[in-house]
Amino acid sequence: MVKQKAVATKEIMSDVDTLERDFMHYLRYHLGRELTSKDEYQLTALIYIVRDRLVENWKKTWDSYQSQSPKRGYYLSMEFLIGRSLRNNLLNLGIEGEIGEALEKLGLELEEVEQLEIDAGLGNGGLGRLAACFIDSCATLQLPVMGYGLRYEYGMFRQIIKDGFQIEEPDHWLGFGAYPWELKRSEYTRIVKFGGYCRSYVNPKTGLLIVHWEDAEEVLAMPFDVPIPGYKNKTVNTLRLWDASAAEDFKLTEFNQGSYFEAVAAKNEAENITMVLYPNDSSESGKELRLRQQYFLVSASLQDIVANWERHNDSYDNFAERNVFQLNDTHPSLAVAELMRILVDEKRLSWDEAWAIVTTTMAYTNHTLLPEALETWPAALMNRLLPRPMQIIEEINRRFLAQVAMKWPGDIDRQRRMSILGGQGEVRMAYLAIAGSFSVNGVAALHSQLLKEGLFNDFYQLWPHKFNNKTNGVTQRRWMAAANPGLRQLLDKTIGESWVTDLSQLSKLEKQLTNKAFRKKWDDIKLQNKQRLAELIKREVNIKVDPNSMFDVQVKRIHEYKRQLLNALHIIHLYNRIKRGDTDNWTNRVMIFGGKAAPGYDMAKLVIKLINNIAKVVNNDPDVGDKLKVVFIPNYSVSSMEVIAPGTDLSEQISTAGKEASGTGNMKFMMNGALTIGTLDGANVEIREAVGEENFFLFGLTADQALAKAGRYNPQDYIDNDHDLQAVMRLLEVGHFNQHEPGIFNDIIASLKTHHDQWMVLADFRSYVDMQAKAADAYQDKEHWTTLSILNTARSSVFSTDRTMEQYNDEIWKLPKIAVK
Ligand code: T68
Repeated sequence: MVKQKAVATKEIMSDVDTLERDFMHYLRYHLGRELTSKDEYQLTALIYIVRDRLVENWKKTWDSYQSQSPKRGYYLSMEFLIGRSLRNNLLNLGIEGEIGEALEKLGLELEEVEQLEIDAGLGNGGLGRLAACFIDSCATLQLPVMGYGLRYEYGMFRQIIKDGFQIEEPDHWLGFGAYPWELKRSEYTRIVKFGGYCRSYVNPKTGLLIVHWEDAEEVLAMPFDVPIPGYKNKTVNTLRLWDASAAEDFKLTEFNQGSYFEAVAAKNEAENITMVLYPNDSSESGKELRLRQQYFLVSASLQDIVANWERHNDSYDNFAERNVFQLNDTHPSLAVAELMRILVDEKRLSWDEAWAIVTTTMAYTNHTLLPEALETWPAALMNRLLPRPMQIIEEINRRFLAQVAMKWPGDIDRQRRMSILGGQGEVRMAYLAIAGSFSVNGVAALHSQLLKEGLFNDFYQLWPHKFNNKTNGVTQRRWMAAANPGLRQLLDKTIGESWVTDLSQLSKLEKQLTNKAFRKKWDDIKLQNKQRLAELIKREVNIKVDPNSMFDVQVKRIHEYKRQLLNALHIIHLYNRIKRGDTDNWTNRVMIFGGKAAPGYDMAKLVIKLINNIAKVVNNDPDVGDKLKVVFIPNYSVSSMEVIAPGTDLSEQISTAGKEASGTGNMKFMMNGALTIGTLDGANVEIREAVGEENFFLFGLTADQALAKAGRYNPQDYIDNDHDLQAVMRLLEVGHFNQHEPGIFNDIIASLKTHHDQWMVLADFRSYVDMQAKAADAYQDKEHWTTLSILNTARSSVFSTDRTMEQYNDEIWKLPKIAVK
């Protein structure tokens, strides 16, 4: 005991010599390799020495939480899109310089080694990346928040572009080994049940009904913990990712001949659960495996939290005051039913006691305005796979509808509309989440407003106090300090280093607007970052682009509502202008795209093909030259965005107003000094407010106007009244971009010309093209553009997730900040 204490107090050193020695120790003795071996081993050794330096504070953080028992928050999410971690962790530990030097002494370069790290791509896009930014900010703010997710063996698919088409390849990010940052925690293994049936008993002593969930298949949930360090503050929070394996493994060791093969087969089925991340595809709706994933996450996490609770408490009296759960969309909304099950069936609380706990600890975040994207599950599937949680949902609904009936007597239509169990035999997960939560938030001001007026209006009328807004953000540590080292250096020198944890410091940049030397540096940094992006483009698609051109960028998931098509139409218009010699005062542009389409989303995949075909025609036309280049960067990811955002001049945020919940890419661009061309949608509204109306390229219908137009939209009117649009449509219709592939874009043409085009692409064509012309002119006025670029960064501070997390905490979670000594 005494001896252990003496060892524990000896802190691990991070001077250059110790780091060098530790690195060689891992390389030689742990990995059995030499400096001359493949570079991957150097990366692994490097990660191990960095992880060592996190472990001590990780334990201290954990101990502080256990001993002080503060109220704790849990972020439940099917996705954590982390990307790489090395640079970020070095930054937060404050040992980038020492590590760099240590490697240099060994003849290695940190900048090269870090490129070898494979992205942890455990998410689709905005929702998953948001979760990663949130846990980063929570650690920096010293909030006792733990993330719970799944350790998918295959993350988001790798996108290859072949002949202009998207091809999906598996993302085997774990390689043949493990994730070097993680720690396996077998001692916290949980068991999750599926299938079987429910049997009710009357407890002879109390006369109360007891339900047993029997004959279920059991799957083991094995936790892997990933350290999430705060910025130079000793806090290291935990992201706990569950891996599924067969409970039959245990049984296998004592197998009897009869069931050996069945046991091995069942093992496979169990392990399938965390095999692959679903790529947010309409074709996955109703897929049993996805439902299994959701319940697996929720059940393992809640059991874990409850077990930890019982280590320090002997009743549930204070549970609600000490715990809060944030549900990242409806994907973990089964938590409402699962916590009820645990409290009622296992802990023997009454229904009312349990419901009081659930409805004061659960909070739900919505991320979409598209009604078709609201999640539902067939009740029949739920009954078969999750018989007991489904019974509980039915009881929740019975009591809930009684409440609706009391509020609106005789309003049967409203009861039908609001029922958690829909008329098609489906379970409406958003309604379950709203009924079971004390807080329901949207992710930008406009989005939260539209939720109240539209999608969830009935619920808003019933429970106005539940509804609130939490505008998204991004972490400046990854998206500025790590991704843009040039900018970081300039900021540190000009306004000091405190912006890294207090982004409001950026407003001090406005004093520099007239400082010639500062402006020169600003321009130099942007140019360097554009060169870096140009190199990426050369490497990835072998196209040479001129860094003096305007870099005009749209990177995000490919979806009709995001309107990559509108951007493509504008490019065709620019091409037409060049071809007809209408190029006075021309601004050279590089149009850059990136993003993945869901594998079953044919229209989105066709848009990728169209962009690539346009690129081929434009890039090979000698009349066009450097006036216009079109690039589709394959396999858009967190680490490619780290190069793209700093190298961008113009950020494209052009979704149909009223469709994009928030957007977060828009914020990354703004922080890195890009200007925005955009509609009044999602967080664009707040970006424009922050930077100033006159400094934002606004175009297009408002959400109200788009809504009013629905049903009366006639795209032909726009074509008839616009020569430029006629010329663009003509090129598409004569097959100019698909000379050897006749007819392949017919579906796109039809979608643009139908009255039913929900995204109203042609309605916004004219105002978009006009505003693009203004942006091009603005770019020619270099001095003015630099001013606008500085202003964008200077006024971006409200989009830090540090602010977002403070608001979640002040208004929803109410957690104390815990300093780790
Ligand atoms: C995004 N949603 C919103 N969903 O589209 C974006 N969906 O406006 C917002 O900024 C962001 O969330 C963060 O709030 C998504 O990214 C998904 O990825 C997704 C995944 C699976 C199922 C449904």
